[in-house]
Amino acid sequence: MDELAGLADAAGADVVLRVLQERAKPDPATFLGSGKVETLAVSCSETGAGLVIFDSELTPAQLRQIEEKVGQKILDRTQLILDIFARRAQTREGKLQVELAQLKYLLPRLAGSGDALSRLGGGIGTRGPGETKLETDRRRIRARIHSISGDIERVRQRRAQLRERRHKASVPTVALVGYTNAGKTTLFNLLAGARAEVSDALFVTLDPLVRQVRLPDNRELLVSDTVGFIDRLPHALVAAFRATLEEVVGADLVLHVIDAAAPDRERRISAVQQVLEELGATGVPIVEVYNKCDQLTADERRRLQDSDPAALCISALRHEGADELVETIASRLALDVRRVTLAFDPESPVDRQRIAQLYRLARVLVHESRDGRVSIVADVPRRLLARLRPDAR
Ligand SMILES: Nc1nc2c(ncn2[C@@H]2O[C@H](COP(=O)(O)OP(=O)(O)OP(=O)(O)O)[C@@H](O)[C@H]2O)c(=O)[nH]1
Ligand SMILES: [Mg+2]
Repeated sequence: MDELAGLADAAGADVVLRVLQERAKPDPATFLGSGKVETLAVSCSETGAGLVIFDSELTPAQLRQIEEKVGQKILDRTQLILDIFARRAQTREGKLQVELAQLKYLLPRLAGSGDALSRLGGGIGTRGPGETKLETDRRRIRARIHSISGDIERVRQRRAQLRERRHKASVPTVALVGYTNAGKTTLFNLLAGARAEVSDALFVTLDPLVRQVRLPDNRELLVSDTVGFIDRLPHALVAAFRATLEEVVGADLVLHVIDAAAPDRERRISAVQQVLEELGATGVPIVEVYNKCDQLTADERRRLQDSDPAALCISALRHEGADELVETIASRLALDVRRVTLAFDPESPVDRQRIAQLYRLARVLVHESRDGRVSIVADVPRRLLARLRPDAR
């Protein structure tokens, strides 16, 4: 409920009342029991609440029924999250992605009647596809979905091309992921020396940011910050943000930023892992970074380190633990070099390319030609080694 309150706050609502009901299972018609719905109506008029937000996803029928009985506007958790995203989206890509998610969510809810449309007054839950669009029929919404999907697909391809180019240039990428508000952007700013917006509100970052980072020894990598995850992230959103989230799948390393001080830390960790799985990012190496360790007591820190000796404890806000983190990134990316001797055939175009690559990306110590072979001794970043010569040792 605290998280739902945080989401409501991010959408600009003031929370005046929280209502809980324990039931074996939701009422198919009204979700809450009928007595509870009546009490809810009374509570609304007593507190002057003009909006009721449910922490679960409601069926279109439930939504209508509750609304009829309570007489106020009703939103479910998914609509609330979609609304926050609609408020935050700034780039054209971000806006398109949110609109797609909203339309996909709305489409089945427009079934057969105009009252789904008339429910939309002003305020929360009405951002994005404006009323004018919603007043059109489903066919036009479908056409819009189709055209946005095409636009997003083009964005996706463009991103894929950029990734491919980076990969060819052999600049490794590190993607920051984590629950919303974990401190991803704070860490991004620390690593990249950037000044992206940081805030205690939820879902501040939507559009992916990529920056070049130079390690202390002059090696280069790219770090990307992106949209945060949340428990029960609406499917329509994950699908719509695929273009953005593919940055994560294409990364060489994922830093999972965890709010170490969150009381429900473990639940958040598994929510993030679940989204990563959904995205198909399970093949990417992941480092878990416990952030906000400044808020832990010495005891809590010790317990964390005992439970996971490899856990990195940092404070992005206070710049604590950054050196160790950078070192971990470097070694996990196998940016560390190995001295190797490689033999090439100067007649082979592939080998000639490899030699050129060595000169670009490694430090060549010896270059000898003998008996029609070229022998090179070089300090080569480990991640490059396999590509240069699969049989190198
Ligand atoms: N105490 C403490 N607070 C931190 C630390 N790192 C970040 N914060 C605070 O946590 C809040 C969220 O930080 P952000 O960097 O915006 O988090 P985010 O993960 O990018 O959040 P979204 O983009 O909204 O998903 C801000 O109020 C930060 O100041 C830390 O190490 N310690
Ligand atoms: Mg952020």
